[in-house]
Amino acid sequence: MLIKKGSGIKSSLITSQKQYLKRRQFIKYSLAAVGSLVLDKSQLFAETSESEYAKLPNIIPSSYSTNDKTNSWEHITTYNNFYEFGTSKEDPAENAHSLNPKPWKISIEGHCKNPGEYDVDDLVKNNQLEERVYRLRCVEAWSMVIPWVGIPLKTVLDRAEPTSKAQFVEFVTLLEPKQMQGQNSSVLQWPYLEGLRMDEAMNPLTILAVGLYGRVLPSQNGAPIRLVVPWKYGFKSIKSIVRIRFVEKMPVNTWNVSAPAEYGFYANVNPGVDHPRWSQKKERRLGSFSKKETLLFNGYAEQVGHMYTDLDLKKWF
Ligand SMILES: Nc1nc2c(c(=O)[nH]1)N[C@H]1C(S)=C(S)[C@@H](COP(=O)(O)O)O[C@H]1N2
Ligand SMILES: [Mo]
Repeated sequence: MLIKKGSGIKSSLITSQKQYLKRRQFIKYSLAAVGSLVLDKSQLFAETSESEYAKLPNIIPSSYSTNDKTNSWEHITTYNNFYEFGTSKEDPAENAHSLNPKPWKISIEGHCKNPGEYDVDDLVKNNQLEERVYRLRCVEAWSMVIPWVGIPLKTVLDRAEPTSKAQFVEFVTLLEPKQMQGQNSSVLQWPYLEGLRMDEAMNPLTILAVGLYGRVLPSQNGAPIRLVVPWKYGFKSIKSIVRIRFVEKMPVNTWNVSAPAEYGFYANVNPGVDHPRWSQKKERRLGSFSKKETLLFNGYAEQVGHMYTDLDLKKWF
């Protein structure tokens, strides 16, 4: 995610992926050169290896998965946008250890007959977990392929029995500056908020993710539970959710409040509608230096296109 120039954010925010990887590599090589006597690489980058995360039980593969080559655990867990932990891509991996994702309750409320509070551990135990390998396309024009573990959002929403007044769903991230140091800065309005139209929330592609690569979610990726909406720009995938609310009116979303001309409510991936400051026609897949054509709805047009046949996608970007 980028912010308008002049908003007082350090330029590292707009470090390109290439520069970022070069810098990391440079540090790694310099470290190798000094013989790594004092620090080890993982201390320096707060890189937590995959094996430190608990395996999730009983995961079945999903027919919605893409065959694209997945990004590595390292890429997925060290190149993140999570402004609650800083504005640079490497900040969340370094800072998110201050989050305490266990125990964690998520409440489902608003226009529904059966509101409730769920413990995330119970959600994980009581639902069939699926592996969903999805492309994630960030609005900044980079992309990744991530093997999420999750449950369809619809499964959870249906149990709440939403009423006919429920036209949209609002999502809220934890507000806890003691655990999320970035919330002491006013770089965004806190808590981070997102929203979906009811049919988007109920679409079978939309999941609540609780893991990746078969293991519990690292905090920098939104532990313990985050949204994944693969046909929309990455910023719709709100992390560390504490509340889901059925509402009548289109909810506020944080990036739209921050820069309404740049980030809309729908945020459907669309190569035909440029961001005001850059093209959305192509993307750079993290880990490869060549560019790919960006596909309408991030390649999921067949599954989701029907929801937007009556919508002017230029107006409702
Ligand atoms: N609460 C919260 N959720 C968030 C963000 C954030 O800053 N705060 N960043 C978003 C953006 S811009 C992207 S691209 C994705 C990145 O998810 P990942 O780090 O798991 O790849 O998270 C989204 N969810
Ligand atoms: Mo993003």
